[in-house]
Amino acid sequence: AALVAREAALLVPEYEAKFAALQPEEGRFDFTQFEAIAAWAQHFGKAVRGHALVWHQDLPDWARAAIAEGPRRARAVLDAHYDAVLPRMRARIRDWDVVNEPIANPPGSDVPEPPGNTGDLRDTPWLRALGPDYVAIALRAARERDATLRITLNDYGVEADTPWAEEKRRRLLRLLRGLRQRNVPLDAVGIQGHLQMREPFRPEVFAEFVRQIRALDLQVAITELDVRETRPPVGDFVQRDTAVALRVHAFLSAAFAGGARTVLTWGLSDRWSWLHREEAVALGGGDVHRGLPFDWELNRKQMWRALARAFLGQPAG
Ligand code: 9MR
Repeated sequence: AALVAREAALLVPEYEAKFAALQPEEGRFDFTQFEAIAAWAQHFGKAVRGHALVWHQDLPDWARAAIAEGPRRARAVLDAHYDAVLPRMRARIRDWDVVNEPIANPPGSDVPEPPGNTGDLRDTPWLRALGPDYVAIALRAARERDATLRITLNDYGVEADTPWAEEKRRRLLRLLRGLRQRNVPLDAVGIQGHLQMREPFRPEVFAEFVRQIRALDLQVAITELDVRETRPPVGDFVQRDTAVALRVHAFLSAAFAGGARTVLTWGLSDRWSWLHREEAVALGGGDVHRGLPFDWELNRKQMWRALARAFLGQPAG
């Protein structure tokens, strides 16, 4: 807590504002954890983002079943959730990830789309019930309830210099342009920034992508920055931390050059990171990803300095 108080200006709950956390049973809402975070943040003068209203994960079974009943019921589930959450948190949360991870993963992914899905949008309960218009429906419904909310659409896998990421960037841009053409309310795009050392990165390519989003008059935030190392990681801690820091510096400098203005890391310390909690992502063999600014013992690593230097517009150094 002391580290967060010292290091962060903007917080986001990693789980506590997700659908299943807020509405575990239909009509029974639980704001205890979310409001505890909001109160702590307020005490220390920190802003809080909301994450996430419409997502395919962390839907409780009841909601999955209800949404699957069809468009009317799905719409009612969405409206009831928004009605409970948005007005209640309105004074404290001015920025929500309203739609999270809508873009379908291109072929060749760890988590492939079902073969039937050939569109830009991921196959989700919301898509199945409401059709491709579900994104616009979700964004409009947020604006109807809060005229000044910063409405954000958040996604991952668009950072690397790979054909896969290039295709995901194309899909996201197509979605954004379509929403713009139809005047659907949207203020910002969240680029999660779960970077992977095994993937190539080219600053010009990424900066240009951020520019293309900005050209649609949308803000860009980096919302979940962390780094997965190669499996197995190469070198000693100093070498590994140098490589991670260089990647982070290159990534953030490109993001800023393109016009991104907000950065959140997905945690502060390697100790409390999904990167070692989630088996498919963890390094295993006793190794832990060193992909956040502080190590297991809460010591600053080179990544901290890389963040600072990127914020200040300084070279990696
Ligand atoms: O880091 C989060 C992990 O603790 C949760 O178990 C998981 C499911 O709720 O979500 C993780 O956060 C994800 C975020 O909500 C969306 N982008 C990807 C993040 C990492 O999986």
